[in-house]
Amino acid sequence: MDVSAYLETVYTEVCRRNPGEAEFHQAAAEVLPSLAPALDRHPEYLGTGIVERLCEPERQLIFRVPWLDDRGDVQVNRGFRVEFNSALGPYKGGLRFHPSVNLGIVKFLGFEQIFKNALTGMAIGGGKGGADFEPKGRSDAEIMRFCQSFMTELYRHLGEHTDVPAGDIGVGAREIGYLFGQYKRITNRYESGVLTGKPVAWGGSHARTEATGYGTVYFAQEMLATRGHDFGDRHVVVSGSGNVAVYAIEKVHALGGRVVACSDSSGYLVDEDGIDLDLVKEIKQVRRSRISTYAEAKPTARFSSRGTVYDVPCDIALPCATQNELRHDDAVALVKNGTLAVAEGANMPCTPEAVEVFREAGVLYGPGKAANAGGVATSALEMQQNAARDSWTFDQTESRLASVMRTVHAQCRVNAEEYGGNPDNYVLGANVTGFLRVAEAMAAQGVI
Ligand code: NDP
Ligand code: 2IT
Repeated sequence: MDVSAYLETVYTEVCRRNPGEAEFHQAAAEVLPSLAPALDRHPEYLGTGIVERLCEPERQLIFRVPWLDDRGDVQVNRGFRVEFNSALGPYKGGLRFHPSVNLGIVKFLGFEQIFKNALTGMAIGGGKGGADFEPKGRSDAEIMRFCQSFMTELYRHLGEHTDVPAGDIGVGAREIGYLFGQYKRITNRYESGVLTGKPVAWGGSHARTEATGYGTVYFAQEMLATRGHDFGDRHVVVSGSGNVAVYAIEKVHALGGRVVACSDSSGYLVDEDGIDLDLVKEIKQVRRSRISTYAEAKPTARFSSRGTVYDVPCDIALPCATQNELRHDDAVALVKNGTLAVAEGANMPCTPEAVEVFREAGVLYGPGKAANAGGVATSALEMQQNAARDSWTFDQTESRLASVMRTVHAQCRVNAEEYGGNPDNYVLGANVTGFLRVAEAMAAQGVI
């Protein structure tokens, strides 16, 4: 059988039965061709529809989320949870609250999550959810009522052994608190392990807040080390200024690098002295304001709403905002400025055209499902602590995170070399490693 032609027909079928879901098609187009060398070595996975089943979620939930705003008006949003694959463990993946959320975006994120979670080596399946809700400008009381309404429908599908959501864009500790409270109230169970990303004071894990950003920097550090480089005195550009971006910046600074630019959805900020992270945290986490206000507080910094953060010269770029934010022209600008490495803190931030530019130029490129796996890995550590009714120290948890990232990186390289001959092909390495783990479990569990 011509495996590449077979994978092409699976991709065509994914596009046909999920019309208009551009991001899901894009994620499938990235993964499917890279499975060819794995299937060549494992023809036993061809006859059992493993690849077809991997592309079809086990369950897709879409529900109405009605809530009352502060003026007493009824607002109606749409909630989603795509329970994609449970071969390796309960569905696991974040919830995103952003006006752009639709079924195709949740599906792309859930599909990526299957491979990412498998890569961590932990017992977690893949899922993702969210709502087309805009949290910006909403009061705490409105956020609470929205979260309560969202959970009033979703709770029946969750459970520590069934489906375990966490945060993503627009969902942090505040939202997890309101969601957990409503789950507890409806079920009358203090089921700590049903959500991760909880505050440390009541069942959360140390280092979970920091984990995605820190993990992305650890992954980049490993990539750089393969060429004899490190973060010392390097100029770094980070997109976004949310959870992942903030802790990526913190770890780069701890390793001696200098983050000279970051951004939010309204533009980007350049501070050649190095981004003042306390100020960013105050603006984004406490005031929930715009990154542009940084330049008002610190006149040596410059804010721009034209161009992109990738126009700023850097040695290392860490896209940590959202999908398809780093495009062909951004990649060309990075290459022109001599960028050595790009590690994705966000999910699918680089377009396929941008990735191709990096590949041709020999820029080290760490795809999100490997580079940002530290977040969900630490969620799995949180589940482990909850199950044992235990709580580890920050250092203990962070060293587990660091070790997971080293292992993920090493496995990507080993399989990239083994299945494609080039250890720098992290895309191939990540997809093949994740696939082989899930496929083995799916094959053993029968056609379900
Ligand atoms: P946050 O909501 O904390 O921050 C998101 C940041 O990205 C904000 O600065 C936001 O700007 C910016 N942003 C969002 N959408 C856009 C857009 N359309 N254009 C430009 N900027 C945008 O989310 P997280 O930091 O948690 O998530 C960031 C990325 O990391 C996402 O891709 C997510 O899927 C991924 N990720 C998150 C993990 C986690 O543990 N939280 C784990 C693994 C991956 P503004 O403030 O203006 O909205
Ligand atoms: O994309 C991701 O990996 C996340 N948003 C984190 C998922 C999780 O369950 O911690």
